[in-house]
Amino acid sequence: MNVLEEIRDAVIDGNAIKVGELSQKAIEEGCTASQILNDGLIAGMNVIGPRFKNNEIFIPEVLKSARAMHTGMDVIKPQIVSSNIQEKGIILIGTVAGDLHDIGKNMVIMMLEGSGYKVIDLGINVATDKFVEAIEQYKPQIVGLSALLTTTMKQMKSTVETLLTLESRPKIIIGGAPITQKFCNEIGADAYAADAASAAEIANMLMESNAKAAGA
Ligand code: B12
Repeated sequence: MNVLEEIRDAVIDGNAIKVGELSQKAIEEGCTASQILNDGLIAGMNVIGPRFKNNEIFIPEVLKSARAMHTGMDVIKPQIVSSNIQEKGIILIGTVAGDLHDIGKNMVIMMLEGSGYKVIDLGINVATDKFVEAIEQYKPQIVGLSALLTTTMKQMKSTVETLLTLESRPKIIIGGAPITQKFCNEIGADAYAADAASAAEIANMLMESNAKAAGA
């Protein structure tokens, strides 16, 4: 078993100490941060998801795995961030009101920071008003909204509707397991990304279109 598979298994076991140690070992062995993220940490959570869904494990186990995953993320974060020093722009991100899921959002943040953005994290259960206030305060070029529940997709729609009315509004990117490109089109958000890596790519595209619009 290679070190990435060991990380995956330690995430599944919810062993935070082991995940931290193995992530460090993987770096020393020359693995890239994105290999550790995708083939170790995310691979572990990808096993946990279906097990939770099938009632094979319950919330405490899921939380243990999530905590283990965060430990690994903390170890690789400096690597990701140091690879891109120049700040490209400001992105505000939060999980919409009523929704407490943040593992995926935090991974998106890591990838965005790794791509050179300054990210302001508003956390979980973020009401529309809080997004609006933070947009006024930080003047981000992009706002990211996360939702993991079908029930909070409605909240996402309502938050997007409000943000679309703002005078000089940032571009809006949305994501989360139940979110699709079709839903994105329906609610009028600017972009959808299925995972953390494509979120960073799409943020770059949104920044380019901002720059073109400013130059036009
Ligand atoms: C972990 C988890 C929890 C943890 C959350 C811990 C935490 N700190 O986040 C806890 C135990 C608290 C929890 C609670 C609940 N959960 Co829950 N949970 C999960 C689980 C197992 C994994 C989610 C996860 O972290 N996935 C891993 C990450 C990496 O994936 P991701 O979130 O999809 O993120 C990726 C992309 O979606 C995208 N992305 C995410 N956000 C964003 C944002 C932007 C801007 C962009 C561009 C991209 C993007 O990029 C990410 C990285 O690649 C899922 C099952 C599953 N398979 O998804 C259920 C799941 C989401 N939960 C579910 C439910 C029902 C609940 C509860 C209602 C359970 C209950 N009865 O109490 C509560 C709700 C609490 C609330 N109000 O939010 C259901 C939702 C069903 C539905 N269709 O609505 C799921 C699908 C499980 C199931 N099948 O039943 N949950």
